[in-house]
Amino acid sequence: MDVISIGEAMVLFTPETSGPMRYARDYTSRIAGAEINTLIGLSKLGHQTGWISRVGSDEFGAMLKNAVRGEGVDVSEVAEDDEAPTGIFFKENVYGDHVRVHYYRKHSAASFLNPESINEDYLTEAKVLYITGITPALSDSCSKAVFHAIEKAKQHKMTIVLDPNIRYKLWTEEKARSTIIEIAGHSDIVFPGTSEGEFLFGTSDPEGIAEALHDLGPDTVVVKKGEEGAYYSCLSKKEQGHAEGFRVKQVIDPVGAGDGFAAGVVSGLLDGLPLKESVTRGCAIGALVTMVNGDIEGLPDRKTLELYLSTKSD
Ligand code: CKP
Ligand code: MG
Repeated sequence: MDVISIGEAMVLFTPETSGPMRYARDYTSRIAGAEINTLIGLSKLGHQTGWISRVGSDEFGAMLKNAVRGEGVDVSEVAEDDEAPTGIFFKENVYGDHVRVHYYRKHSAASFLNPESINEDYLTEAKVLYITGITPALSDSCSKAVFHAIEKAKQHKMTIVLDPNIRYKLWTEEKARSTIIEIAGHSDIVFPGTSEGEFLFGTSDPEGIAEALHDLGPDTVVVKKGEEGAYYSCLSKKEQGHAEGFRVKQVIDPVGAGDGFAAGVVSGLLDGLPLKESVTRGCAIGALVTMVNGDIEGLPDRKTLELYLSTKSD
């Protein structure tokens, strides 16, 4: 296994019409969830990935497991819960590309993940543990599961990668800040956005954010600047710089871009590419994801990625 992640996937409903959802009548259903988005992105590029989770033993749980398995991610460590249901959420396209997300995930099956959900042998055979700030926000037991996995990953010298993915709807600002900072302190690589840097450290300056994170421990920090690209900094390799972003003519759906970005950077590093090239791969995948409706549908396979990188146009 190359990469393992722990987190909740949900069935995503998107109205067929834009505008307030009170007027929506028809919806399309898809699958989503930050951790599976990244795992699927990696899997499409040929990396071996595994997902640790819980779904309800209901139709939506079956849909998620089938779909994630179908994308090549191992689901053997996804438990089924006879009582709690699979979480769902809605993406409301209020106007233009302004999207609002509505969760129906409280007390979902995944929110009952706990340290016992982590099969240590399964986890520690992988090279990378990929964590986002969403899982610890779901419940106390989810937070404990994340810290337990981190402890085991460290014992086995796995690389720990964190995308803060701060979701203000899921926890208080204080809890979010202290928990993300604690996880960052255990991580090797962190992918904050500039607004997450502002929230965590009071600065949106990419170099300032990277410095604040390096002080906590991580050797590599990549600060996402949306369409403008990303700033990267690796202490041990003494590499710092800026990777150009990709201009997208029309953003169809911005949600999931960060997860695609993470898949690209991690994929590049697994392939042994220099950090700058890995970050460029991340930027390319982030851009590709925004051009397609849905979180996972725009994630490219190798051929599509190479084609996009070679033409650098949309
Ligand atoms: O930061 P991103 O837009 O890349 O993340 C999107 C995902 O897991 C989306 O799939 C949604 O379900 C979530 O983040 C979430 O829980 O907010
Ligand atoms: Mg994100």
